Amino acid sequence: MFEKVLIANRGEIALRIHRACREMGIKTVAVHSTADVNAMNVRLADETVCIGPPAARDSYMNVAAIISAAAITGADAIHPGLGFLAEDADFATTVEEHGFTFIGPSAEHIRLMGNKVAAKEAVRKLGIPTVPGSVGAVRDVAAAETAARAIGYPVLIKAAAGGGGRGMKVACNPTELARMLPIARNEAASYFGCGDVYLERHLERPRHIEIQILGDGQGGIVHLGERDCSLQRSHQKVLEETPSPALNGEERGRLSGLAVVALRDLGYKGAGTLEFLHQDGEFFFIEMNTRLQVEHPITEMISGIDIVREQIRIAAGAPLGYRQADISFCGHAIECRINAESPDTFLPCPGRVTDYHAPGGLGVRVDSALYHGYEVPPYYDSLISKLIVHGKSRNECLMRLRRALEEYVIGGIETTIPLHQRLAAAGDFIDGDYDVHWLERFVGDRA
Ligand code: MV4
Repeated sequence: MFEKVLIANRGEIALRIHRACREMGIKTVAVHSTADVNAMNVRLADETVCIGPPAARDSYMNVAAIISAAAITGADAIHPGLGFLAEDADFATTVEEHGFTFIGPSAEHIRLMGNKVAAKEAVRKLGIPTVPGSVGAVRDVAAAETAARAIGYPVLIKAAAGGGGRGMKVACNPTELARMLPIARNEAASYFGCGDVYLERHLERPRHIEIQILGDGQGGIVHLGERDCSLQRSHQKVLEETPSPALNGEERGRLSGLAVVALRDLGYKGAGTLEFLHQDGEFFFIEMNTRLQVEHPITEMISGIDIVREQIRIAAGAPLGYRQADISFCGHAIECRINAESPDTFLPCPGRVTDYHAPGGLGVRVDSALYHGYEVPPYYDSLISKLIVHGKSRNECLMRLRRALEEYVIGGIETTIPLHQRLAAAGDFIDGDYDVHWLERFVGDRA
């Protein structure tokens, strides 16, 4: 097992990884920008190294500074967390070339899943259903029109190097397709450095359901159930829950069966998430994430498995040590992402936290690096806390969620707690009756 792990991230996720290391008896190195000198994860780490100025590209994305920090402190392994360098295959390779272990999947699997066209083709060959679409990227307008005629309108234009929804465009007929294709290619080239785009049939009211996988790269592979992440705004997840209220037992078994078989064939090592769209009883793979995800705690709450601990054990070469039949799922869990943002305009609202009281009690978990007097810096993602609640049933979980949101005090800055309070009282949400567009209407109706 590793003696010392360098955590190449910040905020609540850096603290989350620190906690797993501590419980495993592993020493931690926190790297941080000059803006994060007073961060909670930095205070708690065994060693700290300042790796640059506030701008992420000069600090949390600065590969040379991170590798140097690992060398100076004698770390054995680097955990990239999420965002920043977590899905950068070249970073994973560089880490290993310098003699450190990258806590994550192989660079080859990161690279494969980073290209959405290649990923879709790879999983389709492994027997997973994908959204009907173009076979690979479309070269020109003529090829796109031919593909679209076979797929059927409306079609969605997506960037091969994209993901997360940026740069997607709907075309309802050949004229729109001809007009939008060059725009989509230019945008893809400037956003992602690769102009390749592909087409899919546009599903009009899907749910976003993803499944958590752990593989040890030695033949051991298990799933940890699904998460329903349909409640999003501007392609940002707002609230996630597990199990999905939209699935019946047969659908749940079908989804997990597909995912486990495919990733076993791939020889996948590490934690991974397969994302699907679910509509009219059918699942369609859209993307795979080769990293820890923000919403991993809800899976931990119902499975009792510490996903970060498993990532570290797998990276150290340990086999999983348990089988699917050894895992049982208990109850229901919900996560609210609390952002330093106006709950009405969603504009970022950094600043000093002048009052802080986190909720507690049975079934309540708060993953946050906030403390009384902390100054939320303006340079990074506005996620400042995750409130996770667990209950024996979905109803118990909802009652507990309302109670915990009522207790949570974050003073001095605006947060999205009031949005979550409104959401937790909304009839459609209580009924589990929502698709990926529901939240946009819910927040839009008030503005
Ligand atoms: C789609 C879709 C409808 N049809 N693909 C957006 C994020 C990216 N990961 C995939 N996305 C979508 N892909 C087809 N063929 C609708 C969306 C979508 C969406 C998906 C998940 C969660 C929220 C969403 C919000 C708008 C659109």
